[in-house]
Amino acid sequence: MKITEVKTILTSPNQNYLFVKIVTDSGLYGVGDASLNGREQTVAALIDGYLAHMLVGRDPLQIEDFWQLVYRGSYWRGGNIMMSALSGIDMALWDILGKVADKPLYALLGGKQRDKVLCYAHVLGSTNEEKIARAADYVKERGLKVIRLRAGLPAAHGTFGNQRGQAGPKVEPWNPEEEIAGTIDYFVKVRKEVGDNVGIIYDLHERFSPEQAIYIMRCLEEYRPYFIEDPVAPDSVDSLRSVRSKTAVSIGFGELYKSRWECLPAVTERLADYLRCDIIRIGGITEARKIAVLAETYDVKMAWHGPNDVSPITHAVNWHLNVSQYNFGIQEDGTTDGLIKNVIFGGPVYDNGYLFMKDGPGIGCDIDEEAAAAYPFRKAYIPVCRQEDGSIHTW
Ligand code: GCO
Ligand code: MG
Repeated sequence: MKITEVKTILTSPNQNYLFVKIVTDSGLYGVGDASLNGREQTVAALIDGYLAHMLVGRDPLQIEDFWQLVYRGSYWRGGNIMMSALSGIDMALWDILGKVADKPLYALLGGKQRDKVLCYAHVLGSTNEEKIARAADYVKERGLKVIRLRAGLPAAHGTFGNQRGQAGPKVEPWNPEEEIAGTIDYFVKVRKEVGDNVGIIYDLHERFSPEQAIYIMRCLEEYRPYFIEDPVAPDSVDSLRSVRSKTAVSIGFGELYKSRWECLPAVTERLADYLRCDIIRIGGITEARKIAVLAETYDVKMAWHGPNDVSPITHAVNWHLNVSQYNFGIQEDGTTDGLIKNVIFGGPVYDNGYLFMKDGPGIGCDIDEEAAAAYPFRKAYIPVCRQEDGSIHTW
């Protein structure tokens, strides 16, 4: 079997996505998700101008070899653009393998160890007050066992504030010092609303300094967060070490990691309880298998990143990993009922706190290319945060 064509599909139903479709001379094809919020066209250019040429004529089942060829063979390894491109391609190749074997992806990964996947959903609303008021009903109506809150940025709306058709990134004010008290208060109020039996994940989204994060986390210890997500940015491992050594709450970390090697300190020093890598950033399924095994070795659980800015294809891959890997922790359920459902078919379905998926070959998703073309790409930017003195702060 040989690859005959590699297509990139940029589309913008409810937001921008980049898909990869790899076609073979057998008639079988595979689909993957290479979406990188705010950088989709650059990833597409790398695939179209470079990686597609390396794929055409190859055996699609030589998946590991292609991964190594791109990662190590190209000398200029890694980075968000390269890894997103490689991940989308890697998913499409595994999808082809599943179709050849006529088995779902989880079967290729060793088979199911669980039938359903515990997940958490974001409490939505335009203000914290609104979210506090509806948290309990939201949990009850949906049967959620775990919810997720995010600290700060009251001005953010839409897809994490990401608006299409703007000339440049929107600037949002963020003054961490002023937000500490409100950040603690928000969590405490939601805890009181939902009671003690609902897990609450709190995404600090790297919005505070290490010492501010430590203070917030210590104040929240008695309110039992399920885990605190991204208390600090990944750039300095020492910051994470410092937070870990001075706090007693569980930590979820890793959505910005771009390789297995970046994960090492968090795993081998157990600086995090939940490793939250994004399969589109760390190299797709081929790499996700290795990362999960590494984490299993150190008793670290997986909580794959699953925001709503990745497509149902990625949510489906997360699901296959979750049912087949031993050290499953929990899954972020950012699946959306938005217009993306007109473009991508298949993917996990939510029911009463868990995600389920129908059996089918490969990843179990397909693309309607005509529908995708009906939603043309529109440039969008992740907003930037500026502090009162005008300086940039991590968004
Ligand atoms: C999460 C993430 C997202 C990111 C988004 C950026 O935990 O779901 O923090 O909310 O902000 O993926 O594009
Ligand atoms: Mg996050």
